[in-house]
Amino acid sequence: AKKASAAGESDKDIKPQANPLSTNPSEIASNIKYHAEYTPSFSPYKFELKQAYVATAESLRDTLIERWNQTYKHFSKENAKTIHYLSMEFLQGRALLNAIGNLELNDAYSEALHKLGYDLEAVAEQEPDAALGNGGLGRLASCFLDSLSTLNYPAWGYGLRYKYGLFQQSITKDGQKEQCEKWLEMGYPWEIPRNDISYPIKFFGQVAEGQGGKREWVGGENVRAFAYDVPIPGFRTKNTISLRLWSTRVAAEDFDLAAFNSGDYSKAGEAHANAERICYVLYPGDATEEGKQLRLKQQYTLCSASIQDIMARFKERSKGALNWDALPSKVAIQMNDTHPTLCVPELLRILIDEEGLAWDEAWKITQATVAYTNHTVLPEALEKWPLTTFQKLLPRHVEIIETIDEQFMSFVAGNVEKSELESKIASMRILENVDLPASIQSLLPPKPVREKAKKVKPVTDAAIKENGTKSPVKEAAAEEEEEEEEEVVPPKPASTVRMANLCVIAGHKVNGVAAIHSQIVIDEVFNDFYQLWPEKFQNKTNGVTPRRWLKFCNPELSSVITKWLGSEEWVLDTKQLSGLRNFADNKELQQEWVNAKVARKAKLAAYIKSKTGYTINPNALFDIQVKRIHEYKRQLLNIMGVIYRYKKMKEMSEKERAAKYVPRVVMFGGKAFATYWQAKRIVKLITDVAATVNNDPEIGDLLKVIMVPDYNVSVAEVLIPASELSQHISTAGMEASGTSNMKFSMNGCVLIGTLDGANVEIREEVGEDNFFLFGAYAHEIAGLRADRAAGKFQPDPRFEEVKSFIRSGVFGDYDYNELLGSLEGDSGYGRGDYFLVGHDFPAYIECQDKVDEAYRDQQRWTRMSIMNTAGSYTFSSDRTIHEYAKDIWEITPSPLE
Ligand code: B1H
Repeated sequence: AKKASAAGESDKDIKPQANPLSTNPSEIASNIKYHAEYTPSFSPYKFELKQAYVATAESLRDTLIERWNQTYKHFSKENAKTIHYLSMEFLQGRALLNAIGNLELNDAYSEALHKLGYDLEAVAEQEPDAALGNGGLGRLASCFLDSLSTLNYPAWGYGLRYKYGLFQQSITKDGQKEQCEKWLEMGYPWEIPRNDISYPIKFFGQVAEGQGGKREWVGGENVRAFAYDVPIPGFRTKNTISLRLWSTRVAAEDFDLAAFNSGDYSKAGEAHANAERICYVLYPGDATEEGKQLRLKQQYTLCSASIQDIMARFKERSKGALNWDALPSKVAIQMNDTHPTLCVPELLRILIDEEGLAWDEAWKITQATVAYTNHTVLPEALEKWPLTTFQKLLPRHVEIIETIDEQFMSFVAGNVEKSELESKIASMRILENVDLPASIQSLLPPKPVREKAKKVKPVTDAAIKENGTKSPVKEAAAEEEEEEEEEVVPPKPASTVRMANLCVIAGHKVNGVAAIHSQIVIDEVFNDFYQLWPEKFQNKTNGVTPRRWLKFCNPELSSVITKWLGSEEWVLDTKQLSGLRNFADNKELQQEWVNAKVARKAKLAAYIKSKTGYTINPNALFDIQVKRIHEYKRQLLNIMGVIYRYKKMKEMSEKERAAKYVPRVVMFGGKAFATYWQAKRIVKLITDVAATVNNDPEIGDLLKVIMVPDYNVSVAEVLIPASELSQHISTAGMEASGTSNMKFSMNGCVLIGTLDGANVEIREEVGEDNFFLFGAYAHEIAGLRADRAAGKFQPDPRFEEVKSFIRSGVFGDYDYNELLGSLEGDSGYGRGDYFLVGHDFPAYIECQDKVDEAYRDQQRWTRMSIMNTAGSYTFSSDRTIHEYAKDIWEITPSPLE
């Protein structure tokens, strides 16, 4: 990668010299050398590629720190209302080219590095992804920070600094393997450790009654959360905001020196291990009690440290005239899903126990400050924690939650029909399976005669999971017939805290992330709440930053767009992209458009070769599905479609094959949660199919299957610009929004998809002729499942053919019964095809035939591609952030002059 210097200058001629804010290439080069020598995190006499990256990052950091200081000084002076975005995940990806791009120093940095003998792109490749997230929810948070900074809104991001991120994925012949992600091992030049900013975090202990009935949380385990700030530059603005990440350690005063000196090192080290474990990984396994405790500790650490930080800043800005009632006029807090729910009881606790406010006042302030975004309607993803775990770990918070719960129930009593009260309370209250307090019991209509305990076997979550769709109710009824006489008293199901209910009750606004999803939130998931508070509910359709996801990752297409739109204004005003519609049929634009795509396809082909060893045909249709592996996202539908195609190809003559199919490379990328076995089986099937198809000489370039390993943000930046078709094929009603669909469309990729999530809105914008639609609609799903369960479903013979083909062993001898059984009836391996793969399969493969047909007409395809970029104009996170700012946070821009 080291290149000979062109200008005859050798890097020896460049003197190390601190030039923090320079935009002059020679001075930037000197500044890079300065960092290599005087702020080294490696042997100073080495200046290899890795070191060049670190020194380059440090040189940019100088500028970012300067801007960052100015920005927050300015916000502080203006005392502007600020949004605090709390999220367990931020998927930042790489920062180098993003910083250079935002500062518009691309040419200067290329030249500076060239003088030092390096190529900017090769240097940028050295950076590991900051992979502090798992999927769309985390990447959305990062896009939001980019837009907040660019649009000059006063803002902070708050998250956790996971030492090992989620995990690094490798693909072997056995499917997915996980290793720990070591992004911090070589240091992370973008973070600024704020050793002066740390807060105590307490777990366990007891609540004692102090003076005047004051509640005091004492004893327990103490750790400290230390702040690490990552600067987030804006585009065409000096504003630079901060992502503050917390990392937990034991404060020196809590080190057990006596134990250490007595030689009991494990006792002395225990507190450290406990504290540091909190920030090891994102989403640690939570099957065990320990795992649950650890997850709750993580959530509480994020919330407590952030709330303490926010309150400290509010106090500081109040300058002696502290008035907590003014908090909502200065502070907005957004809970990104339910993971940061604990900021509700934490804010209340501090206001009441430490600041001495009365309950009613504290509650009013809290409610006016926090708002909640829902990102999923999957019941298993709506968090519930066992009350016992909560009670042990956060005893004071449980008291507070009990009070919220009780007050909420009496509110419900005043607002619903008496006859419905009991059922409404049961579905809406925060605590589940907990006896009603006497105050609420007394509000219920008296029961005439106490019914005999029903003979229904208790159904636990575990039973449902193990039995799949076997109906526990049916079973219990059958048993009832047999044992007429015997009285069965059902054991009490476990008490839980329903986090989403707490968020809806405490938040002043609740929003979904795409139009169809927000409607499902209102109509189904939180319908009872909607009837109480219709004004709380909103939609905020997701968006993606056009800087990272078009301008920086796809400079080839960006320059074509800029040329045809006449300026680069679209980067800040994506509405202008719709202007491309005017030129969709222009032959000249079409040629330039194709050239840009061809260039990126070549780059992706080289990447695939280097990562998987497979050679792919750069002229084939590049068909991509990248997202977390999940049954509802239906990668299984995709690979079964591939298998069907392969089988038909094998049955045809060479001539027939070439006439029917266009050459295709079907690429998959995504991680399966480490203990989600069904998802891992899908990865295994993809790799098995790849091994067979890719080595079949009869098929050659007509079909290739690739599982791209370790899909992450920087892999997406290579895949998306090269894509021609992308798949967004979830069971309708199950994908809240999706955001990669927006990125693909923006990069001129045509989508095949169901009417789900943001696909619905994308299709409206790009036009139905430019979107391949198939599959059942959301409103049909419940009926189709019921039909399925009633044995009324007749599978398509082509679907059966694919399953038998897999079972015949053509793809190896792995036992796929568990996987295929999920698509079949409800006995044996059968799980009743909950995600309706069988139902949608015929429509899917027929739609894929239409894709081949359309692709044959390259001019038509290019037009479709242009119409996608044009129609993506509304899916910028700038649009989304403006909407949140206006409708939820009530904040206004505050640019540095
Ligand atoms: C989304 C999650 C999520 N929704 C719990 N919910 C998790 C929930 O491990 N956990 O505990 C992890 C992730 N992620 C995604 O959010 C949706 O599925 C997408 O459709 C949506 O685009 C994205 C951003 O809104």
